[in-house]
Amino acid sequence: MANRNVDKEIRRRTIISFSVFIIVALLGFLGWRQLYKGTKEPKGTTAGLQAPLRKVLNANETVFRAFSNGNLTKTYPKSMAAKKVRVNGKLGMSVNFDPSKWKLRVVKKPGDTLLLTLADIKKLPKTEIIFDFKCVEGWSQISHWGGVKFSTFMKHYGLNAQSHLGYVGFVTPDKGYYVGIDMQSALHDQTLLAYEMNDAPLPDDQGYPLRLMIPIKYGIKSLKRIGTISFSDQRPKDYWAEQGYDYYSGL
Ligand SMILES: Nc1nc2c(c(=O)[nH]1)N[C@H]1C(S)=C(S)[C@@H](COP(=O)(O)O)O[C@H]1N2
Ligand SMILES: [Mo]
Repeated sequence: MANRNVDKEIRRRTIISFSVFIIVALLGFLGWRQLYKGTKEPKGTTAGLQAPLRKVLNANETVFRAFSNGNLTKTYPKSMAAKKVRVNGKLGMSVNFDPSKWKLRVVKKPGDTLLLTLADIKKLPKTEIIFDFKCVEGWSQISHWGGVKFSTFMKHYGLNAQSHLGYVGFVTPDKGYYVGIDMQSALHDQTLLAYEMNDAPLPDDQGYPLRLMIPIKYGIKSLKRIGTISFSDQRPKDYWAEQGYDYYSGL
């Protein structure tokens, strides 16, 4: 009698376990199929990810934005800044570049472009920052930069209408490297158009005459040697996003 009950109980549990196994396997299969039949996003400003995966990245972006909004990157005393600053990435830094002919092109809208010299930019109030510059490749270095806050630059040149657009695009003079920055991050208090490193003009391979320095994002976004700045409501072309890296690349 007792044995019979035990047998019954074992059978009951076996059926439950097996049913649970089948249901879990089925859900797994359906999820997998959903993922792969999901339409791929178009190539270009994105990485051709499966739509559900892109949704995850976009959700991450929303969370990061919520936390990074107004948050300041940690800064360090000048004594901690590296004297020998690492050089990483030479895309868009062609050797035949002539700095004496350089002017910053600011495309307010198609057909309406400002041309600025380095002297024009140096007239604006200077801000310095010493922070831990982080590359996605896994290294970081405390470094010291000087320049004008991007937000100050926008105000000074009457780019108020542009600041209501969603994105800023930065491109090197030879168009070999390009990044897109969401406007909120571009206007962040620590985002600089930098023309100095360690109290001296930027070295050539560090982006002379002018580079972006955006401490709230990975190094890939801090474009060296800015040629053109433009504004858009669409995500501007971004070199590493095209290779599959996260467009936002926030820290
Ligand atoms: N024009 C240009 N800017 C660039 C890059 C590049 O290849 N070309 N590389 C980026 C990357 S990946 C990093 S980590 C930083 C490195 O800046 P540094 O050379 O001053 O250390 O520059 C960024 N800006
Ligand atoms: Mo990097």
